[in-house]
Amino acid sequence: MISKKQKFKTVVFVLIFALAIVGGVFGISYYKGILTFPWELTVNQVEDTKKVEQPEVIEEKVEPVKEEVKEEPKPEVKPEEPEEEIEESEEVEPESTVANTGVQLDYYGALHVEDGNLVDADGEIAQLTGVSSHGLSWYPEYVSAETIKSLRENLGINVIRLAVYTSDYNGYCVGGDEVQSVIKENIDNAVKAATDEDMYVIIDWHILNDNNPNEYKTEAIQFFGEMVRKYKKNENVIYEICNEPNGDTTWDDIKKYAKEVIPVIRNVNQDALILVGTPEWSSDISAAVDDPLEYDNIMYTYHFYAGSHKASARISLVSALEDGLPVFISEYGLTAANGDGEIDKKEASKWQEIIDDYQLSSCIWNLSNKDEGSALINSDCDKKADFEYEDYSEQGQYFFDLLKKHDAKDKSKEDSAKEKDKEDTDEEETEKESNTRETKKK
Ligand code: IDC
Repeated sequence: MISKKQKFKTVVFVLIFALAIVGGVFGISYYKGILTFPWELTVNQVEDTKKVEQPEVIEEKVEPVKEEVKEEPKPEVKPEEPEEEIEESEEVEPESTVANTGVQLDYYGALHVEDGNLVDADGEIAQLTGVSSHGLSWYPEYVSAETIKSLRENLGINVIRLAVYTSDYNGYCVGGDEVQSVIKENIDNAVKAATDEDMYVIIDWHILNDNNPNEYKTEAIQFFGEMVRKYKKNENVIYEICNEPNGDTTWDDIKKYAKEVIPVIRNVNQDALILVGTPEWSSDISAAVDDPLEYDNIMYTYHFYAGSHKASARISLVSALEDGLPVFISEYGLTAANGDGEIDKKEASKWQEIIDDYQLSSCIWNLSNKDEGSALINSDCDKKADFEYEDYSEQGQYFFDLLKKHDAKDKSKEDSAKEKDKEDTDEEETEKESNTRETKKK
């Protein structure tokens, strides 16, 4: 049996042993530096420990927040920048705005002459309004596809006349083979461009200093034969066989010439529209009224220059129109007849009244930037297309404004027609209503 004394000794021994082990472990740890007793720390060390611990936590939490705050505004700014750029480029464009009349004159398809008027297949009046080129040998750059497209899009005209001078410098009949082939190439490009743009194109045999069309009749026959074979399928090509007979040339001379040239064209294209010049620079049309040519689809040309031709000239034109003569104003200018100087607006508006009243077709002289009053483009403008309003000469601006007004007139016509239609429909409806009421009563 174990006595109480022995038990007590054993417990004390175990406790002392346990304490020795714990003390040993602390001692070794202390010795190795793993353990630091609190009373060994200085005040600074205690604070440092706190600092070291705190920043680790605070920095980790605060920094990402700061970064987020910095980064967020960036994406907000970036999308705004391109928007500003787009706005800027949109603002730049209008500065170089091409002048546009807002007009697109009609293309009527095949044309013919009926009761003194130029009409379409349904017999409705066809009015062609456009420009004449200058001499193709001198200003061919204005009959390029680019220019013709721009004239159609921005001026809205539906016809261009190609002036093929016969006897002037580098004219078709005096310039040799090389000149002829260059002129024909220019005509071909212009006809193709006009066709692409739904425009009419007049091939004008531009006699002038040769006075009498019979002078180069053989060449004319050869030329028109070649042209009509090339363009027999083009219903938009119009043949003007002699620009301005003048000097001693009589209507009989012109008729003689016409009777030889017209059949050359008609043998290939029976329906072609043909324009014939008249004596006195195409201003004396009374003889044609008395003694017209016996062909269909012929129109007689009348030319005027507002600065030179006035009331008496207008009287003779109106008289021929009233007599039912089919007249085409294939060339006119607003300057004096020499093609230079200022434009005569007062006379111009009187001439324009006749053009409007009789719905005449017309081409204004001339599409070039030559330093002369009748050139439509300013002489200091080198552009060949997309003209701005300031690029046009005084006469060019007058013509531009005229086309623009034309559009306004058409719109007001449309509006009044619409109003009339509405009135008619209202009346019809009222009538219908009262009829229905009447029937119900019965
Ligand atoms: C003029 C041109 C001019 C050119 C001259 C050549 O404007 O630049 O030097 O021809 O002779 C016409 C003629 C037309 C004339 C125009 C102006 O059809 O060829 O152009 N005009 O004089 N008839 C009446 C006036």
